[in-house]
Amino acid sequence: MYPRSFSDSNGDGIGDLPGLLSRLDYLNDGTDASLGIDALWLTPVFPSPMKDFGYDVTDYVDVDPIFGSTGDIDQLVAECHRRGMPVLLDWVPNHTSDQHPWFLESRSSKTNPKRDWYVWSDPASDGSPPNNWPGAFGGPAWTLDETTGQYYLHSFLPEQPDLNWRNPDVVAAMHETLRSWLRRGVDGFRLDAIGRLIKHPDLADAGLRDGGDGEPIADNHNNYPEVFETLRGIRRVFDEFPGTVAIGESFGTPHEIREFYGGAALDGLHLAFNFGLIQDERQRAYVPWDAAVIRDIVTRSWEALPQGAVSCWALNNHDRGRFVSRNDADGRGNERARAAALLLLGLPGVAVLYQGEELGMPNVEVPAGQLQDPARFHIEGRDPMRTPMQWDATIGRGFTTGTPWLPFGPGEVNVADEDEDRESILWLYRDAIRIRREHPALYEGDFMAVDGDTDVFAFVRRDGDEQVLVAVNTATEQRTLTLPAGSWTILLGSRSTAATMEGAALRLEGLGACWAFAR
Ligand code: TEU
Ligand code: CA
Repeated sequence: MYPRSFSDSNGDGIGDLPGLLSRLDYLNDGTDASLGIDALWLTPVFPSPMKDFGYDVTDYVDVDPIFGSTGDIDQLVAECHRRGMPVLLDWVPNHTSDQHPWFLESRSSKTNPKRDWYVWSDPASDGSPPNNWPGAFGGPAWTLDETTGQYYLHSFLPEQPDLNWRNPDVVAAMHETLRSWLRRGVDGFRLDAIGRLIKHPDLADAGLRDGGDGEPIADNHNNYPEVFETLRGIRRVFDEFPGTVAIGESFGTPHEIREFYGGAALDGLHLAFNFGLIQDERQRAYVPWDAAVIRDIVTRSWEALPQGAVSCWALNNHDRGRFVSRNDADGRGNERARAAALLLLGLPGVAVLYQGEELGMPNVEVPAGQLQDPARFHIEGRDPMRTPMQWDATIGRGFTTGTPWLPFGPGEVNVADEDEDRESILWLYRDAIRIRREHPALYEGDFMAVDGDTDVFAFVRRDGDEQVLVAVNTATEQRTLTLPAGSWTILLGSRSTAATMEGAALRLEGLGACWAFAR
């Protein structure tokens, strides 16, 4: 959830914690008429100058007044626990805000005790940055600090200086920020940009793309091998609080994702995001809705996953173009989104939804004068995927009584209207989440790919004598799949007409998907 865009309680146009508290029934009220989600992850709500909308933190153990107070977090945790939902906050360990007291001290002089809490380096002999590392948001990853004549490293914006995780004092101070919330009853954290904590010890130049002629590779200091030791240290903090969970925002190859879990020992993070259904391993291009591509990603990821680890899939988040719009070149993005819901919730492991995904929300074109995301100067701006939730079709969309911080999307995509329509994608998500919970095969069963037509990605989930088949046709025309042995019945289709049984065959309409059951 992106709290800034979920629900605004006080009319300032910005979502907040009291707003969220008033909407918990939508997420899970214990009946089949709510989404029935299992756990809640909130992007950062800590005090911040909001240069990167909360990913630039000035105090890790407080709440920004724009969102509410620590008391609101306590209340949220209590209310969510009453509903059986753990609450995860978002920890930003790679960098602080440049306004964080630690950085203000660090930059004040070369001899300040906190100097080494950040990554400082002398200029190259010609005065240019110490190496060729580019920032993830473009421009060099280094900014010269006039006062002391050295450069500081920032993987993201210049207002987000990187902490030096090779300094034990930083490690101790950051671990303590986790304990502070875990002690308070928070159930876990999503760990931001977690593969970046440890940099190359010599700050060596990054390799160049395209065999040496292209741009420096932006993720040169991503997943540096020593970082996985640092993650083990973080895991030990969570181990002090049994039942809590750490989910890494992890980028990389299936093998690197394996390392985030700690490899075979499973002594790293409990969960590591797999963004393979969103973008390629190096985050350069969106993944097409193509069965052969998806089959390859899912099976390679499954094979690389350590024994006993649980995978963690997502189709959307607050950083990436929304699924519907990514797959809408022929105007059929909505049909693909419905099929994708059955894929996501049919895959083994944790499925993470991003608010609005369950409504089939598209990207919203934001007029130039209203753009907010500072990263937009260098990467695909993230405003179009961060526009507010649409609760109804009224002028304030039920989100605010004031002026929303970003404009709204198409009026017809809203909770109230979709709630009225039993065929809506919202109801598809509700049904799928309910059915997934009713079937251990889906919830925690084994995974076996099923061979068939190249345009159909199919697999069986099995638990004991119960089997669920997940089948997704990414072709725009009808396809047929020969069913594995068993007596199958259709559990759920991406549309009521998406799938039909014909003896030992399953017929899927163009862009259709289904779940089928056999014992
Ligand atoms: O995002 C990190 C991230 O996604 C990077 O991979 C980055 O987007 C990419 O390199 C750009 O091409 C996390 C948060 O989710 C994001 O909102 C923050 O802005 C970022 O970290 C910095 O904290
Ligand atoms: Ca507000």
